[in-house]
Amino acid sequence: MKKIGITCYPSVGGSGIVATELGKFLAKQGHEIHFITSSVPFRLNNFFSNIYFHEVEVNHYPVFQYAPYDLALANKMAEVIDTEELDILHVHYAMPHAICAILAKQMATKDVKIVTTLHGTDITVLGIDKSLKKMIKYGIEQSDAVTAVSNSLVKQTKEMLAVEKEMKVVYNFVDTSEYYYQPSEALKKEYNIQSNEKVIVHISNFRKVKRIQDVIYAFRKINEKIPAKLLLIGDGPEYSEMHQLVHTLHLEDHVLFLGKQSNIAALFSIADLKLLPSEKESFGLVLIEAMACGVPCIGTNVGGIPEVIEHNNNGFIVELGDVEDMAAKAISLLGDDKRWQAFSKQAITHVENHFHAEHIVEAYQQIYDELL
Ligand code: GMT
Repeated sequence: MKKIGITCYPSVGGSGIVATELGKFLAKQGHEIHFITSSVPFRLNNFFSNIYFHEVEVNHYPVFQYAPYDLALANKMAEVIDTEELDILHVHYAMPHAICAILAKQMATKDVKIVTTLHGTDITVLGIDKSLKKMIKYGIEQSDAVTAVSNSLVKQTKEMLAVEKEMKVVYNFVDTSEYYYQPSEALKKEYNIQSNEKVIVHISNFRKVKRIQDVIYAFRKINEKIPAKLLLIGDGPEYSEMHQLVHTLHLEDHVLFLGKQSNIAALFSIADLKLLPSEKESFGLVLIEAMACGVPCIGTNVGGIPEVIEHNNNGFIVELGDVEDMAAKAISLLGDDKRWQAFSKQAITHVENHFHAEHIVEAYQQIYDELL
């Protein structure tokens, strides 16, 4: 049994989901888990007697122009390392978590090993920012072990930050006891989806990099050939602009904005196709969540997406911005039931073989063992 601290962004987001699910799986295997975060991670919904939550409290003293969250986090990490005698502190997202962890290690009395997992935007977006670049590189190089969620992210990190440190690829995972095909005609009825209609789905945090306009334009073309509904799930900065686009294209009767939803597996189970036309995506956790529920996916030839979707086997890879191709591939798959069934089955098998929670959690445990 090990004592493992985990820090992540606790609100909705792939990195927070992966970190929380990892903590839950490690706890099930008997490890003692200490989440050190600004609030309770949103996926930490069940009770576990061996999972503890340590809240980072920030001092809002009026002299501080900016409340020093990062320093408060480092201080809390050091406190927890010593009082709980942590063996490992596993931080998800380099900025600022890796840097805080290194500072905490220096402050603490108990020796602890720092594992940093890179999730994507910490490198592909923040790594470009001159005001943070040196610090991100430092955080990576000073960690005892570094993992990244795709080969593409390792390559990008090396290129952008000139990092020499070994970075192991540990893919993201999905809990297949939660994400599996669970059909519901009642749910289709609730959304007024007719029996002849196909269901296309997109889930994201509605940021510009997700290119939701490509989903909508592709959907318009699909809907011209095949009766369909588009479920747009999530919320974020692009929400109202996308609403406006749907209105301008007169697609209101076909596009449903569902906002943030918790029962994603049930929604995937009524879907026939998932679209992810992102311009940046280190992995695309939603892809494996969809595939686990038997939903074929179409994604762009960007970042880690081609490591997740097997072109022509459980989905398709298209070039960034090629809405025509995305729509054509969707129409051909949705119009060929036999091929769709094969893709759907292959999607489930692909997840079982490559992104199964048990195997990935085991890979992280091996990294911890090597360090101790
Ligand atoms: O996609 C986002 O904008 C959220 C971001 C995050 O920090 O949670 O997701 C990143 O990490 C996920 C978990 O590893 C990956 O599945 C996403 O691909 C990655 N997002 C990007 O690279 C844009």
